Amino acid sequence: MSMHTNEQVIAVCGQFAFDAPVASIKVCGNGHINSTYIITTETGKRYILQILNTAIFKDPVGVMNNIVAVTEHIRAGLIAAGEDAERGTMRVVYTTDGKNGYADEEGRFWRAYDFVEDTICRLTVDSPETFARVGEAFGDFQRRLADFDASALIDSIPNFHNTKKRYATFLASVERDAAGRVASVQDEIRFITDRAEKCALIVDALESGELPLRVTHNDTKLSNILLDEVTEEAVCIIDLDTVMPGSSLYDFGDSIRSGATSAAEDEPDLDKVHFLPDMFKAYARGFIKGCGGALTEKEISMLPDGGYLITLEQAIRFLTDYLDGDTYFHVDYPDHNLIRTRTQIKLVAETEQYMDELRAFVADLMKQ
Ligand code: GN1
Ligand code: MG
Repeated sequence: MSMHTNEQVIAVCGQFAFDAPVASIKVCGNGHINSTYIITTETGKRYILQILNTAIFKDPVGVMNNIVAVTEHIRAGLIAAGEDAERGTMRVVYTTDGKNGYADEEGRFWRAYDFVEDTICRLTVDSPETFARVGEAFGDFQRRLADFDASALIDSIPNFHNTKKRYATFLASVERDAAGRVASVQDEIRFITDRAEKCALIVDALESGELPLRVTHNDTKLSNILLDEVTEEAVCIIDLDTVMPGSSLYDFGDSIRSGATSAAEDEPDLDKVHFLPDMFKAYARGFIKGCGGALTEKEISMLPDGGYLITLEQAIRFLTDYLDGDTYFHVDYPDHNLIRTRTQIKLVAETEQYMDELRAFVADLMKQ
């Protein structure tokens, strides 16, 4: 993670239209992709300042245009409905010359947001009620974007949730063995290759038109939603870098992957890692409600597949990065991506045991 001196960050802050000079800077270490700072100005107002990872997001201005368009659409909807437009969606802070980000001399791309106060973000939740509210909020996000013109968006990362392509990339990394790690992860590789044919499930259904293409968030992990620090109500969905056309199952699935589990994504003790069917059920109820009746029967029937497949895809992505020598996700120690792979594999294996129960559950929901 490239971090800067305080002087460098203060100089960058000078490019943005903050309300006052900078009083303090704090590093914020949650995301796997971008580097983040919390800036407090002399008035006490706080901002998020981030370096967008341009190795991953090749068109940063395009990403910011997506985010501005989507947040303004959502904000207009909140205002029209008399809801909390202050905290209910992110607000991009422009540069002093009116741009939605700042490219420094070294080619790094910086962008800023208002900090959403009085909220927390969680890596795990243990209350089904809270998780149901998260589901409702992500469903609601999708509903609010149902009338948004998808052709106004660029694909910030093409084929982001194309699980078939992810699998092909994984096989190429096994073949290449760039970091010399293939021999040591034979079990993990086999777990994935045994499930090769599953990877086509959502992609093929989108292609055939059985599943509708929607505007989706695509990175709905639990830590990408801010909860009110007192009530734990969902307040604001963040990390909109990957908002683009996709499947509702991607959004549903990534929340299940990260939230219907008893442990953090990088828990080294696998005995602590379990798939939690009751959390799946709570989230499914919330999500369907939040989508406001927009989900088709096919989508609802495939919700269990969404959770299953996005978890499998994440195992594939973590293992691919491990085999490539950790070039994509930030890692804190050498085997971090392997530890992450193993938690995802454990969740996939346990989810398989519950598939019939989950399918019966969503079939019942459809009848209600
Ligand atoms: C990354 O940016 P962050 O940390 O919210 C990744 C997601 C993964 C997630 C795994 C652009 O999300 O796709 O699911 O890590 N984002 C990108 O924790 O690749
Ligand atoms: Mg992200």
